[in-house]
Amino acid sequence: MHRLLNRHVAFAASALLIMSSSTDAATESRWNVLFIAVDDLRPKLGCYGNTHIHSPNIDKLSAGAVRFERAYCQQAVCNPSRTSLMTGMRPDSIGVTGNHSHFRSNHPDVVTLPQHFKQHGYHAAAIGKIYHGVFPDGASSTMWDTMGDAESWSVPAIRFGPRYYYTEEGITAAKSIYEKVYKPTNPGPEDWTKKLVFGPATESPVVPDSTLYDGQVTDSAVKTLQQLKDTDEPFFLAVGFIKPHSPYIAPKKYFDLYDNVSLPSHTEFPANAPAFAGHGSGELRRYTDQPTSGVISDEQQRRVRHAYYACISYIDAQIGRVLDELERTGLNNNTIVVLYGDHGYHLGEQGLWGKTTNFEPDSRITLIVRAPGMKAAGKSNESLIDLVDL
Ligand SMILES: [Ca+2]
Repeated sequence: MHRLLNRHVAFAASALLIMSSSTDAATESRWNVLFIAVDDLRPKLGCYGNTHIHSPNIDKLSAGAVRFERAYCQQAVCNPSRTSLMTGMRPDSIGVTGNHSHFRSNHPDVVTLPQHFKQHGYHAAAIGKIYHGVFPDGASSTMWDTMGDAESWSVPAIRFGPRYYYTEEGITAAKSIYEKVYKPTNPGPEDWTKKLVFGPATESPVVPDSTLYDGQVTDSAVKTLQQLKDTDEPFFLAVGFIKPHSPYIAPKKYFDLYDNVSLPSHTEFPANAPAFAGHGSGELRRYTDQPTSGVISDEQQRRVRHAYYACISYIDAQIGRVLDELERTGLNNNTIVVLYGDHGYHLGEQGLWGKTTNFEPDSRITLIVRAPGMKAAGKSNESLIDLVDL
């Protein structure tokens, strides 16, 4: 308890340091918030000391922000992590510990973070993945047509998708798996692109950035910032990217940034750890080009790691476009920027692929906060904090 208290005091002190940097209290109280969520982004970024990763835009943001070095999610799964952050309640308090339950089912009157801003005169809007796609009745949305919580936003949330594959090989595999597996068991849209179909784990199509989901999110965010620039109302704009979540798909030019991708140095599951602390890497094995059990070859492991890095660089470029627009419009002068990853990720360390464990690679997250004129700009913070502290 004492440690917890210290931790909250440490984070509050950091927050105060951020807030005390403004010279105009009246202006400060109406600062906008640009809230950027990145799905499954562990802190494998240049600014976190991973210099082999190409993340110039996030690195630039970090250089003018506070980078939290010991930030953790409450639970390393999308829905519990995001629900906990957005409601300010821990997973066991809000009753959401999996991807198929909605927080309004047990707590219909909880006030979410954007809802709080909305109730205080802010325009709250969302583009892309902010909540995990779950309907309040508990059904998971495979159509990605919901942001999961209408009460949070001033206007209907914008969400694209769910198409994944763009190369001839990827499309063929996705169509095939749709006909064989998805259609017989889960009749729905006749078009495979309208369902979440898991084909190959990686793909590097030669397409413009905006052909993919996250490029569409970026286009929409840029347009929205241009519109918000001319309004008097302060805003809370949430922008959510879905890469580097699997399948690891990014335009080929981002794959070309990497060569000779290495395997991790520790690939053995900890000798004395209980089996339930790990898993069978089912998240990776569900893809058609991966073995359903047994050894994943070094070549496949390198390819997946390579593709994860490519996805990071693709997202970095999208974040760069959004932040450039914030600067171009002058909104960066009165806008707080929060960038976070909903949880970490295993890329073969300890013999694990994917998320959900409580090991460091899954639980440690990316968290960067920038406020206009902050005195702590460019510093890192070693305080032990978690996402609920936001
Ligand atoms: Ca996630």
